[in-house]
Amino acid sequence: MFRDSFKYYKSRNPAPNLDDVIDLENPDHVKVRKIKANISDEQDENNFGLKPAEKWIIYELLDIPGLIFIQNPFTPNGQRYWIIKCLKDYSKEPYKLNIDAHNILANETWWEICFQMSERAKILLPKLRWSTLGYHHNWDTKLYSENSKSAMPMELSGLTSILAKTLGFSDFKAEAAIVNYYRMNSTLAGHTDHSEMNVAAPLFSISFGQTAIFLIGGPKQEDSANAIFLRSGDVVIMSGSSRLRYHGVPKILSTSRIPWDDNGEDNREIITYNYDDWRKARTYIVEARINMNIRQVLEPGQIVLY
Ligand SMILES: O=C(O)CCC(=O)C(=O)O
Repeated sequence: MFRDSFKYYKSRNPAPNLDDVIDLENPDHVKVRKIKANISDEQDENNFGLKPAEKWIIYELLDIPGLIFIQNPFTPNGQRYWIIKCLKDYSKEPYKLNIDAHNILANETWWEICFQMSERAKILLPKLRWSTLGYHHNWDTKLYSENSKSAMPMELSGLTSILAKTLGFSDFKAEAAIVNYYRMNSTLAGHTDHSEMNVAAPLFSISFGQTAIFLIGGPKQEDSANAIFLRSGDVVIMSGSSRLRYHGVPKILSTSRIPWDDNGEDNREIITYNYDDWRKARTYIVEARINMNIRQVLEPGQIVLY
């Protein structure tokens, strides 16, 4: 049962045995199908911090049809760029944040406050838990509305479009995203993502920072679940029949490998970021995880929600 596995991996005392967690860096004992990337010209124009698609390692898990995994397709600079985006740009208006409800931000942004040496910074920094972009997910009604939406950030739509096209989902449109911010003791309870009108479209989940144990069950709570390690840069796509499976994050683990610190020198790379921003963002990500979760909301050809 999903709930039992969640409790098992969440436990601190006793700590869980991780031998059964699927590690797609060593897929020898996992039933997988290797997927070949569809190479498109678009990637040459703007790579959004991605390595060339020829180098991506892509699997579908045969026991979870439709669940696709791309092993960190990002360059080290690409990881830095997206971590800064999530912390500096996606944590302020026009996006919605969980901390909006606390009324603690006056005319300042979370980023402006949190990377100074102050008592306020220490208190506020761990409070950011999510932001919503595009159509804002309403956590109470679980509905989207035309009255509650912002534009999707262009670069996030561009990144998702490349990922989608490379996997053959050429009609995918990024219309809503949730950025989840995890501290080392955070968890995300099991749930299904069914608020979108279009659940035939895949869902893209991109992780940075510390490693997650990602738990994925079946369509019902009673179904058994599999645990998978998600490391910095890994992308999971829930497509086909996996799109509506229960999933959650029972545990964040400290990682010994830090791909964002790898030597990022590549003269052909066009992605840029401010080094001072990275110095600040790095202090956050050494003890945190960020997940960008991108969805299509509307049916093909549908222009507005009704
Ligand atoms: O953090 C993750 O890997 C999963 C996030 C998720 O399930 C969600 O935002 O619905």
